Amino acid sequence: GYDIPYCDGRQTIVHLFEWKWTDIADECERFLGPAGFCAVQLSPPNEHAVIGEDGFPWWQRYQPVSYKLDSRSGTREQFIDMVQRCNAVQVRIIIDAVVNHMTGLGRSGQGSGGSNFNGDNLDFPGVPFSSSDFTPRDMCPSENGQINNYGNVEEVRNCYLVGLTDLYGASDYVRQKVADFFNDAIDIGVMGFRVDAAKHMWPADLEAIEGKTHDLNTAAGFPSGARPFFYHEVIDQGGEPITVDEYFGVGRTTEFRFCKKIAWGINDFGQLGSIYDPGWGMAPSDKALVFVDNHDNQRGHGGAGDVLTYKAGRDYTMGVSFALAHDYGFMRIMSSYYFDNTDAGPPGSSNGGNTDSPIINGDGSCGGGWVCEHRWNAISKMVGFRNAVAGTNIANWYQVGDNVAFSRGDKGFFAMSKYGDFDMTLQTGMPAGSYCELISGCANMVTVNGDGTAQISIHNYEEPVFAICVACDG
Ligand code: LM2
Ligand code: CA
Repeated sequence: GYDIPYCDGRQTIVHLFEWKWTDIADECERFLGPAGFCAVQLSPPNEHAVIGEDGFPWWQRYQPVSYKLDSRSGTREQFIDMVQRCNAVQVRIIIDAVVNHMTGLGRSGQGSGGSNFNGDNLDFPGVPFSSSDFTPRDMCPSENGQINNYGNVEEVRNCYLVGLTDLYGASDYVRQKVADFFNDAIDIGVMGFRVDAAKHMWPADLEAIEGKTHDLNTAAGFPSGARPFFYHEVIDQGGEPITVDEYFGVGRTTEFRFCKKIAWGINDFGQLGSIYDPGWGMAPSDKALVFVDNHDNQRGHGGAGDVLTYKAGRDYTMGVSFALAHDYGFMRIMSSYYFDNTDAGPPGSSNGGNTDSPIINGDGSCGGGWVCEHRWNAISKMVGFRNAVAGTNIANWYQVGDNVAFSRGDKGFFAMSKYGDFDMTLQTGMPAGSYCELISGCANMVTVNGDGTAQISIHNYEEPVFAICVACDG
């Protein structure tokens, strides 16, 4: 099905937001492969509008001009090289696919790949798309042609999202052009797609497009007959007619309620026990793509809401560590650049639109304006934990006040203490033995007794997290 990532058991995607392809290739080889990441989610790789009058914002990448693989992140040649180098170290590539719409009305000129376009005339010769490829005006029930009322399904899917020219997904020509774009990427060796604005697309149109896609490329190391991995961006916080379950037939869905649940749970550990709440209509584990924050809600876009971001420091470390320890959903980690202005593009880009490479410091952290949450000590270690306990469920749950702990079957044990001050003997569910505590890099050793109990200690304010596991001992 479309909901299976082919990652040899690796369990975590990292979104390297606005990174360049050359830098991603390097990061696969020097960090992501060794750390056990499943895949990188890219920023949209296709040609997009270049919006200098707004300072070359990050969101220019969400205004497609054509499906040429030529973007702020790099050229087609650089894209191919990245896919091959990442695949070679078992790190797969996932595209952010913007196929609900093209550029906004009022935008025209030349895209990042040199194609001309005119949004007002619905003219995108780089594909080519022309006016008959956009949703007919009489299919949109709103007065001004825009999406205003999220209670009206026709309006959400047939009208213009923030002024973005809406593609007519019922057209076989449009479906084929999108499938051609996907197949180009699949043949290069890509594993999957995050479908942007999927809530604004009809599930039947997605089904038709996905039905036209090739199997994954066996020369890139995928099993024969493997279907591409799809997750759909459906912002369902409850209270609207469009719900995530409409999309379960075409892959996974982004579970935005998880962001809110994690933020609330880190604030009040008493709420950590109900992170996955089916009563809220949250997607079941095998359909959910989960994350603590994404590129939109970390900066107040895309519905936003209560979320933890890198700006929350140790609270963020706790939120992501807990999410990685948990058994719910397939996990994506956000990797950001520092920002104050919510429109600002990546480091370097305000000056001419091009992106600076990250600097890798001697201690493994990033510089040059990049946050690199995926390299934070506890977060990167917990990526290894999640791989080691894959396939097990939560057991031996303990939560009292500001402390929480649980096992993953008999394969691992996780604990977190809000103020970094915890000493207690707990049942770990694990086989007797001496284990290396992961977050400390084995500076602390832990003895599990014959009855499964162990003395669990956390004395670290900045990283108040503890993890041991059978298969990650080292
Ligand atoms: C998404 N999910 O459904 C993306 O995750 C989100 O980042 C995208 O919006 C959105 N859908 C469309 O792909 C971003 C950003 C918007 C921005 C659009 C298009 O959040 O603010 O809109 O990309 O670049 C911008 C202007 C907006 C203007 C629009 C059209 O901010 O004021 O609307 O362009 O010109 C008149
Ligand atoms: Ca639409």
